[in-house]
Amino acid sequence: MIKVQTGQIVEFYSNSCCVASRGKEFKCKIKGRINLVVGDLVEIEITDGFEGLVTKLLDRVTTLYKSKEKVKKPIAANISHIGILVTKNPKTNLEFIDKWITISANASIEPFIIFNKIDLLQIDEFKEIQKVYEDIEIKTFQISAKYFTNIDELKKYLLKKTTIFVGNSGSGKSTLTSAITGKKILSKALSNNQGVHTTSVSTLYNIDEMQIIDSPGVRDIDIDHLKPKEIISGFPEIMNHSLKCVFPNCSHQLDEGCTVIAALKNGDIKESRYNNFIFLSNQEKSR
Ligand SMILES: Nc1nc2c(ncn2[C@@H]2O[C@H](COP(=O)(O)OP(=O)(O)O)[C@@H](O)[C@H]2O)c(=O)[nH]1
Ligand SMILES: [Mg+2]
Ligand SMILES: [Zn+2]
Repeated sequence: MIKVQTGQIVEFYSNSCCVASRGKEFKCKIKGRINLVVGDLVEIEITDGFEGLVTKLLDRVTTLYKSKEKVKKPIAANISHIGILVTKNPKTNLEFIDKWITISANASIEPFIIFNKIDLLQIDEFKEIQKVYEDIEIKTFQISAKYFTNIDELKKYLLKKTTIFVGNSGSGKSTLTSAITGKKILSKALSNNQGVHTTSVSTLYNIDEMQIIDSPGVRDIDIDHLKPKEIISGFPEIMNHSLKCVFPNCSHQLDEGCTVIAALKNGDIKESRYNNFIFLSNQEKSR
């Protein structure tokens, strides 16, 4: 009799994957043309002690997409939280943060911010930016991944969650993942039909009642599949004010009858948030 059980994709290669199920990991082939990503819940048929065949994809709770020429492509599934790493060096621009908040909002994933490398700072240089995001109810942490500062507090927050860390190259994603998982994160060598080459794959780490997804796919994520209506959902404070604009098709760029501009002037909407909203909206239109 064939044994069928459910599991979760913890690593995905071009035509095979690794599935965690009931405390074991199975190297699996994929039946037919099922499109799978790391984090997917699946049904597998056990063909051997540690080998199986993925026969069915179960419903995704959330899907993180990247877009290429407006066509969206899934890169990870069932993520509950996106941790946005912010550093002074390399400098993270606020547009990066707001873009990820917008992506999260549209994927029903909870974003939060991790200010990293605080050991390099003399004073609380993140104070102002932190306030901007706490004002819109985004959770923030100040840490040093290298020296384990506030890592316990962050780990507590990550319990029972499936999180992906995003940040510029050099912001400390690997250092943080190591600090949390206690594992050294290396790029893995893997082989495919074209021969053996070194690249990194998407991996889901199951540790201490939390899941961390490490995906190279998020490096150059674009949001050109999002419509204007979807972009504004990354800016809830702007959306709230926009409901009261006099003209229903208000661009929020001209003074007349615009409650968004009024809120910007009195400080209810922060300048950087407004500027990034206009920037991302116009970027969308110019395509
Ligand atoms: N001083 C300091 N350096 C850090 C911290 N976190 C990461 N780094 C350093 O920043 C560099 C880039 O880190 P890495 O984890 O490779 O960044 P990634 O490209 O986002 O994966 C490495 O030299 C790390 O040692 C931190 O909290 N403090
Ligand atoms: Mg890295
Ligand atoms: Zn307006």
